[in-house]
Amino acid sequence: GCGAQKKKVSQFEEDHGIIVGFSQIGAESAWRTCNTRSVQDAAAEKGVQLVYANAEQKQENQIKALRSFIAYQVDVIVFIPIVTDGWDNVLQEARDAGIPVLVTDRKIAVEDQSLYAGFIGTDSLKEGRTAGQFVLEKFAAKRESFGQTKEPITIVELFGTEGSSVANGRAEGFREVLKSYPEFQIIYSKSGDFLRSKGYELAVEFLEMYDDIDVIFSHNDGMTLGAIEAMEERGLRPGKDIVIITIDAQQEAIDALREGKVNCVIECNPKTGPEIIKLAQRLAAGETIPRLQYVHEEVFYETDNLSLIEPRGY
Ligand code: GZL
Ligand code: ZN
Repeated sequence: GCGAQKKKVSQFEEDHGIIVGFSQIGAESAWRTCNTRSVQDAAAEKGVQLVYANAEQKQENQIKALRSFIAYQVDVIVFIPIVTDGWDNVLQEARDAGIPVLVTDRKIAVEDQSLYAGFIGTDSLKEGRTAGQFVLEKFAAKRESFGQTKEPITIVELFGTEGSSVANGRAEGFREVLKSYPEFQIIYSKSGDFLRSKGYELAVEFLEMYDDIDVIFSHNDGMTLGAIEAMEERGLRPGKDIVIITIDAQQEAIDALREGKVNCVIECNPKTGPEIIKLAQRLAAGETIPRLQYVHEEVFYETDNLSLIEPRGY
């Protein structure tokens, strides 16, 4: 055959560009708001009409948004599933309506892979592994003496949104690296829902509970910044009294790295707008797209030449 038939693009689309329904989780972090801006700017740049829906952290709002996109007969749906489960029915409705779906940022767990056209986002498992690797190296000396001292390296985890693929991936990757080293012990792990305010609250709690924490592994900078506030209120020196690894790489985290308040910042790239819009345009033209695409990400270590880091823009 001669490859995928180009879908007849209507005259309206010819003149006005395609219409994309964009279901965003909310505005829980600097990362999220940057991601939203990136998609909105890319759509404007390409003359794509974006119907934007902010779910304010609620899955039921996302499902309502997807249903309204179907009723509105958008050309493509782009959505960021706040959690992995619970999407089968609404995605079947989209498929029945002939509307292709691009999943981005967070992954969904569905039996029937035909329920969405493809995924583009960040590799949470790799982010977790990178965090584990850093801890392994940072505590080499203490690991050496573990035989004699039997002194474990105690870890606190600030978990992201329960049930989200990114929190699960980060946690899994982190544990995978450390599982064969009994000297590392995760003594506390609770969800701060990627929120700075909850990161603060959890830190107040775990600093009350434990007086010998070696490491905080935080699933995002927002929660980290909240925890740093709680530590400093108690006269603790973040990055010195407690080693901190954090994910996203928003500007405030890079500033903290420069101040020695965190020790490793793992980038999770929010600027996926251009790629997303390009994929949406391909889907609208009836093309197939890659099932799985990861975007480029950096890691920033305390030992790097930190003056070389470009302004983050979020
Ligand atoms: C990660 C993204 C996460 C960020 C948080 O890809 O889903 O959600 O790490 C954001 O800052 O709230
Ligand atoms: Zn690079």
